[in-house]
Amino acid sequence: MSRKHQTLGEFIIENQSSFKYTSGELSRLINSIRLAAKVVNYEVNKAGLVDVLGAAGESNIQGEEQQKLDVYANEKFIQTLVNRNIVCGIASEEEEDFISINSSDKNHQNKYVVLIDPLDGSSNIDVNVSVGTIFSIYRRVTPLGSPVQIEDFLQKGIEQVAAGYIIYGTSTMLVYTTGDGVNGFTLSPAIGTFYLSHPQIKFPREGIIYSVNEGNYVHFPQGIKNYIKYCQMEEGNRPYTSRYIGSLVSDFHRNMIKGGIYLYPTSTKNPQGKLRLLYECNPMAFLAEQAEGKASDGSCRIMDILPTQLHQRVPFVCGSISMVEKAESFVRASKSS
Ligand code: P6P
Repeated sequence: MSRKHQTLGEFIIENQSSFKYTSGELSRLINSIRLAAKVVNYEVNKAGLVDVLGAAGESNIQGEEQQKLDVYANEKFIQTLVNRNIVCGIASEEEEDFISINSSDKNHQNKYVVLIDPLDGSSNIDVNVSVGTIFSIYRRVTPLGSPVQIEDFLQKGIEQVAAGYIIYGTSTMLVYTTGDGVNGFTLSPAIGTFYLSHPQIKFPREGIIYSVNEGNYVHFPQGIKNYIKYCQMEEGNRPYTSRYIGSLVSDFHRNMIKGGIYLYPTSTKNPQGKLRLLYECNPMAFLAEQAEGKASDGSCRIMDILPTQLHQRVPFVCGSISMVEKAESFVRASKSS
């Protein structure tokens, strides 16, 4: 049973036995993410004070200009996971290929792989808007004792054993699931401890917030256009309120607490969508479903999609279940007309 103001460390220990693969390794893995989160949080919070802003001058696998904090966050999460020697592999938005991890004494015996978006929404960093880290954890599927393979990362979202995010906002929170609901922990900056502040978060079944970049409206598929027009119609509790921060973790977090829907559809500019399946959509979909919400590509359940590439993109519709189902009905109707 979760108690308010319990620390994250106490929560992990108290709930370890409920995790079906309990061996303590996942607990140590979550703890290492907690440590990296504190280190990155410190740097994000002082970004405006030192010359950490501005592009690092390189571009990442996505061809996007890397902010220095992107590079820093990526290095810190990888370094922490490697030092703790808990995982056998890491994939990151900032790394072209996955990283195989093994220390001489372990001989590839670690069984978890982690996929991360180390600093999502980084274009918001230099305008002081919330950003976040997203993580997804799987058990490897290739034999222990051998180097990790791409198959260990290209698993359906339904195979995730844990997923979560850190939101570096007005307060810093770590929100995660191991398949037994979604719990949120808020960092006390004074003592550097995460406290259980949002036990068993649930998406309201209905909401009045829709989150989409309406600047892309003319490029959207007709079904999505029809849904957006539906959101803007005067009827019942509509028109809805449009809220779009341009930071997935922030839009998702607000919608999960207040009720709402987030959409990043395909468009003529992004024919596959923009968000990455493995380290953005799958972890957020796991959280959404664990919080009694829903996540699809507009038609199919996100967590049923079989990945084919490490950085593949998919359309993403996620949030309050009745809002997602309404959007899906507009997509279906448009396809059948
Ligand atoms: P756009 C940030 O780059 C991100 O991946 C998500 O965090 C965010 O929701 C989306 O892209 C914003 O994209 O095209 O609307 O600026």
